[in-house]
Amino acid sequence: MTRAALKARVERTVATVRVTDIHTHLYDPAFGDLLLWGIDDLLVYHYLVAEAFRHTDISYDKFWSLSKTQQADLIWDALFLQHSPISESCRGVLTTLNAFGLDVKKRDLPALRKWFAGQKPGKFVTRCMDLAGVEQIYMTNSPFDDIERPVWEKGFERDERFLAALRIDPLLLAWNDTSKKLGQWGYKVSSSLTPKTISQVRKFLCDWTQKMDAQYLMVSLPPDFNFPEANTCNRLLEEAVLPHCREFNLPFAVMPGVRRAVNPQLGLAGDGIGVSNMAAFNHLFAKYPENRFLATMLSRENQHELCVAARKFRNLHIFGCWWFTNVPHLIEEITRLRLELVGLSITPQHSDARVLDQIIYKWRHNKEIIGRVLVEKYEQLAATGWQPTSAEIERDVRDLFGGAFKKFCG
Ligand code: HDL
Ligand code: ZN
Repeated sequence: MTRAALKARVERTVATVRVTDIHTHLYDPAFGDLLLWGIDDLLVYHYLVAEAFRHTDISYDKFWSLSKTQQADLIWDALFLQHSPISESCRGVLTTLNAFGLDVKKRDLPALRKWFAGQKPGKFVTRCMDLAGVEQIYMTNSPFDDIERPVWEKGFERDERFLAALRIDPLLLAWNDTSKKLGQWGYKVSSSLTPKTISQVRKFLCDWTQKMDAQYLMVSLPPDFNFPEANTCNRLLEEAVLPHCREFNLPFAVMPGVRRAVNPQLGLAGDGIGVSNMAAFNHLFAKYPENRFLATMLSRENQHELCVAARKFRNLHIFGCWWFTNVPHLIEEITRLRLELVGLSITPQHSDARVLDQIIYKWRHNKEIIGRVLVEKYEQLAATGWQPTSAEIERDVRDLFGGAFKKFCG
């Protein structure tokens, strides 16, 4: 295969591979309004809220009192009209609008709103997934969400394209409040972690794993998470969560590095970042070889040691350029590092989409970058005389966009 043919082959394979999106904040359409979509939700995405506040002196309270349309108007004006929309979050909105065939150069927000108003939610899900090349979406599902929980309790017919992941941050990070909630839900727990309480926490995990058909459990952790260390989080982790994951043969996803509410007035946009203590996770992965761990870390500074950890522990699968690392410069840096240091047993990206339409831009941007790195890697391979075949390239690319994750999940 000539260099040009190889490049074209890799680019086409990446462009056409069907994606499994292993972490999002999207919902099965059965959850109704919890599934966000359309131009106003795209514009009030918390990434854009944070950026817009830098260009306005409106008070936080005044902004939050505005309607979604008024918030979107303010963000459109600040980030698209008063300044060129070059940040990744702004560019993403335009990539998505362009993919729908909408003419963004007119900068006509009312016309855009009119087009979205004509879309039918049901068909729109399929349209977005087709434009994004996404065939499966993993949700983030929390029994602690007062809007989401009743929908699960009532039951609904699943859209098989949407899979569940059981999110347990409040269990591990806010036990005092959470133990009261579990008590209200009929679990016989006390605030102290007695054997009875631990067994009831496991019953809670069992009930919700089954109710959701959860494919993995997940938690985000603050940068100062430490292990081993005698604390409630670690006792719940070792005595309830990890045994539960072993019993149900489910991976446990750890997402370290988020410092919640560094600016509480920004709401969802107010979370910050910190460098995590990788030694804690090395101890965790080493102590529980029977558990399978997924991990993505929020800090750029943790990425190299996370790759080294993946080399040490085959029960660790690293994934995604999460949140503040989800920008082209770092996606390229981190993907290159992972391919060079770990190889193909990784999942380079997830979308973390909160608005359905975002999967279109997130995956177009991701594939452009990951494709570019892969072309270089296969060219370097060919330069040794090893000719990667089209079938081998297709196999590798399928692995990177969901296949390796599924093999790891067993
Ligand atoms: O904790 C998480 O899963 C994060 O992804 C947060 O939801 C964050 O607000 C986010 O959407 N990041 O992309
Ligand atoms: Zn997320």
